[in-house]
Amino acid sequence: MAFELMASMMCADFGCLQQEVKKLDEAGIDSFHIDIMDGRYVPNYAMSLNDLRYIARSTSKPLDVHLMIEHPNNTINLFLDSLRKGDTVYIHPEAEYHPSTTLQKIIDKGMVPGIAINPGTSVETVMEMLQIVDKVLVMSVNPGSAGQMFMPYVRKKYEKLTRLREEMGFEIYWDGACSADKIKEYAPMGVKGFVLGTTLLFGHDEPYDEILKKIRNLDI
Ligand code: S6P
Ligand code: MG
Repeated sequence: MAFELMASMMCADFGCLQQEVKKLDEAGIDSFHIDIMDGRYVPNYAMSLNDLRYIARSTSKPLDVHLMIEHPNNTINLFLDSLRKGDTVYIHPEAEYHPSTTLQKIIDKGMVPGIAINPGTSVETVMEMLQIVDKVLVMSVNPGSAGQMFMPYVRKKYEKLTRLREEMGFEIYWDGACSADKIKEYAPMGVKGFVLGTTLLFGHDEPYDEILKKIRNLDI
């Protein structure tokens, strides 16, 4: 079964970021997931604009930019101007007064528009936006940090979204505590891609290409 794998770069070793990007690139990662935080929308600072620009220069693979910032409309052009057409940009709808305006800016610049939905955010509150976006990033943990526990109640949201996916025209992506078991369970349900962090990809005593090969060869 075909599914996409994204590397959550906030979990990479920043002491040798260029090599990390190269190794992941060669190992066959599909895209690089960049978690941008402002210390206000979430109580953390992960990556910022310069990290994004550095990774964009280091690979020709697509970027998957997850903006965990308040009012992204104020600064969205800084990010969009640093990206290539076809890269994805996710905003959190509750961080914005007029999320559809911000999504339109993403579309107008030729990027793929997405929304990220927190565990505590219901599908019903983002229903209108499902018609605008191409991707929905479902948070399986609270946004802000890596290495957290999966929240089991999020399963219902995945189920709801898989029922709306075709009619509304979007794809579903997974972010947070992604394990091999979860890929085996959720890829057949229709989840198109998975963000890999500390649970499966980073900080393990195994090369990235071996890990990715094992995931691609899962019996699904
Ligand atoms: C969390 C962030 C995520 C994590 C990633 C970590 O705010 O959006 O992208 O970095 O999911 O994965 P893991 O396996 O450490 O939970
Ligand atoms: Mg993320």
